[in-house]
Amino acid sequence: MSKTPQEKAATSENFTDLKITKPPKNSVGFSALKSATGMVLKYMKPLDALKISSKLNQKGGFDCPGCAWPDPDDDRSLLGEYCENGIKAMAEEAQKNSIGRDFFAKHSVNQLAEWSDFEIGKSGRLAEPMYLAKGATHYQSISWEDAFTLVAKHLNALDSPDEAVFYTSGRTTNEAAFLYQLFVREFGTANLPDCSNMCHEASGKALTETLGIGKGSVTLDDLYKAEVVMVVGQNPGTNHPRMLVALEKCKKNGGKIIAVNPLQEVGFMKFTNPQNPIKMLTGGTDLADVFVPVTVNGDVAFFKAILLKLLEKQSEHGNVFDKQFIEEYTHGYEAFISDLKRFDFEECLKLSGVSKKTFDEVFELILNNDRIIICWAMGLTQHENAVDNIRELVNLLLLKGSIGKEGAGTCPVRGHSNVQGDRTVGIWEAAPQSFLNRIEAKYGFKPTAKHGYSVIEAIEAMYNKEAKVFFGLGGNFISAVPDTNFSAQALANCNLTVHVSTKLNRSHLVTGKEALILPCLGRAEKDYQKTGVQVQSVENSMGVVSSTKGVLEPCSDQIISEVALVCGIANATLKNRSKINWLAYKDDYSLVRDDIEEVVSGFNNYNKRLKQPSGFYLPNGARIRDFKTKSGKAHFSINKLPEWKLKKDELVMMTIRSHDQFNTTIYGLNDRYRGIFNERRIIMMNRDDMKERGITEQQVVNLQSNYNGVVRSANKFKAVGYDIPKKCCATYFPETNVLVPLNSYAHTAKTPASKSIIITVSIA
Ligand SMILES: Nc1nc2c(c(=O)[nH]1)N[C@H]1C(S)=C(S)[C@@H](COP(=O)(O)OP(=O)(O)OC[C@H]3O[C@@H](n4cnc5c(=O)[nH]c(N)nc54)[C@H](O)[C@@H]3O)O[C@H]1N2
Ligand SMILES: Nc1nc2c(c(=O)[nH]1)N[C@H]1C(S)=C(S)[C@@H](COP(=O)(O)OP(=O)(O)OC[C@H]3O[C@@H](n4cnc5c(=O)[nH]c(N)nc54)[C@H](O)[C@@H]3O)O[C@H]1N2
Ligand SMILES: [Mo]
Repeated sequence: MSKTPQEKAATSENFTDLKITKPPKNSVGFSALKSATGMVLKYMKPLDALKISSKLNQKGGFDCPGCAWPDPDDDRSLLGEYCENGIKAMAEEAQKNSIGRDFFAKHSVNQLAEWSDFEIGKSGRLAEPMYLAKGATHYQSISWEDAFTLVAKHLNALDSPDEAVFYTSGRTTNEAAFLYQLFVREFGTANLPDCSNMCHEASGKALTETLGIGKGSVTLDDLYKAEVVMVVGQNPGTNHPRMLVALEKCKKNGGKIIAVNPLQEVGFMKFTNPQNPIKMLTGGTDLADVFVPVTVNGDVAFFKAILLKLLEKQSEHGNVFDKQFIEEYTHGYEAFISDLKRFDFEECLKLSGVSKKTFDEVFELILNNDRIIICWAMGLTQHENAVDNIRELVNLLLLKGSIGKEGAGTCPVRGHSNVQGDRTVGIWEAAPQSFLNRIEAKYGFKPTAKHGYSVIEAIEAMYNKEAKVFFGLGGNFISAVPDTNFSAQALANCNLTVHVSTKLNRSHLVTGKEALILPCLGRAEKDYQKTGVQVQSVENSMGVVSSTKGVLEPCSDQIISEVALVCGIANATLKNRSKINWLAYKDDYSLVRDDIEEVVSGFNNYNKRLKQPSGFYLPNGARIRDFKTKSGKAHFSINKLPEWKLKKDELVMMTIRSHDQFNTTIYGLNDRYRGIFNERRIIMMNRDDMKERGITEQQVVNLQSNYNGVVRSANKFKAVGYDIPKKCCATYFPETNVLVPLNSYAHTAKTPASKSIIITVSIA
């Protein structure tokens, strides 16, 4: 019997034998090296491992496909700028196994869907294009030419270009991303949803509105020079390990670090720099000076409490706010202050869940310093009021004049290694008209001005059969998106689903009527084209564009680069109606960069500057107090406290990453820094909440969310008593994405609210 799309989308409910220990006191150090080398030895060829480790994040080397944390401009470590999870990302991409026609002949789609995500990911690299025909049980091989023709046939058969959806995940380089959006716009739609919609979209919205640029304002050097760094809703020990090196440097220079997080993540507590053998022996650095155990979504309340106390001190002493900065550079101060006065300090503090003692420690640091940086990630962006979260922290920076000067500013820490670059070069369903005008001027066709679908809108459109072709350039759509069951149906409703991928994932199993898997080169592999091995480029979290060039031989001679793939599909689809010579780009990627230079501002002398060893910084108005808002000033904003209230039996759940995963790619089953081993189907609960429900340690429970009357269930999780604020709990993504309602998302940004899902927990 064929499985339903929902059955194929479901993660395996089998337990893998949970072991619990006390969370370690120390992060990185020897255990990190051990964990990373273990994975390398198991999954990679030894020579490849050696080549990779010496070139990773080195000047002229290749950019780690892990996170978007920047590399130091000057003094890069001889050992290679790597981290445990960067090495794991590499080992995953450079696996020695590869799969093709024999593998798919042996395993049907239904069978593969029964594997766990861990097993699916470990099957190996995709080695040749594969096709799933209508009604077929197995994928079969297909030539590239036939694959391109099939995509073209489906796209050209649509009643309107808006019936196709073109998703992007943030690993795609600037060159491939630029060509991809150009093809999509020439084809006639702006349906360009991307992983950013589920990630930092709320940051982009809030920052564009308040500071005139949807990116952060600081550089690595600012981090070293800050007096105070607040890290809010982020787990750098796992997700941006190289950030710990920067925080350590900041501390060495006398800076203080405040961690605001419902979980006391180990990465903040004691950090042992793997680049420093002496520290490894002597125990490491305590990173966080103050740990603030805020409740889930208690951040606006916490910031308001700080703002209210600052206002009180300002009224008493008059020298707390940077009045000169406020006068000269900002807009909306009076309205903001008069709104702030409506709130009560005690009530805000209570809502935040933070004790007065901890609050006072934070407040002293904020009061007495003005070189303040606020860093944040998904703990702030994945809530219904996510945009408010970020606007409120901007209010704090503005009052203190902590923006556009050394050691101060905004630092949204981006996820995928080139997610920021992809947006810069045009992966945007709501691109500004000025960008579209430049496309028109350069290429002579008029891109549609109508905004396209974001991720959530794309899912709705596919569900309603208003969109019929899904094309994904990277990523793992079904596992990354919210509301898994609904979304599985949406994909199944399509006529064709296409995935450009390096590795097998669940999205290849939850298909439209026909499906294609198009395998591509990974970042570490040499990209041979007519004019030689190609260099590509990426932009990191701090707006530095740098080159990346593969060092390994491709895992198969049947795979092609993303650039070549996009050119091939564009050529096959648009044929003579195109104004662009698509096939020329794939021979020489410097031609793509020449085009980017003409269309996107900030890329003058792109090809030349890319040769600089550390790359180049893109212009950033907020960094120099040139705020590109409507008024030309930085804007204060007015934000509410979150409105929802929990009923007696309800908890608020955040879905987070374990230490052994990269988004939907599961490296292993351990969450070492949280003391949780060999199991992902767990729920971290406050011990009192467990007691109240009669739930004992490791008892099996079922989870339910009830949103606007729609009940969603995820069954079989083991309860783990954990130090987490009362009424809050945590599970891993993607296992609990079934519980995330599609219609619960950040206002105006549409980021799924996957960090504040209201659930009930019952004994199974
Ligand atoms: N190794 C590895 N690296 C990665 C990734 C990966 O999966 N693995 N993913 C990449 C991507 S795409 C991204 S976006 C980033 C993600 O990086 P993070 O944002 O660090 O990832 P999450 O695990 O989602 O962690 C969110 C953190 O926010 C906290 N949190 C949750 N809710 C709240 C809240 O309401 N308030 C506050 N103050 N804190 C809260 C959680 O306790 C957790 O520590 O990492 C990137 N880097
Ligand atoms: N509940 C919940 N859901 C979430 C989140 C959460 O915190 N909680 N986080 C959200 C966030 S922040 C993000 S960014 C999204 C991530 O969403 P996605 O970016 O869609 O997911 P990934 O797991 O990063 O994608 C992994 C797949 O990308 C492919 N791949 C890897 N490298 C390459 C490459 O170089 N080229 C190509 N073409 N393919 C490649 C591989 O086949 C791999 O299986 O998930 C979001 N979903
Ligand atoms: Mo992300």
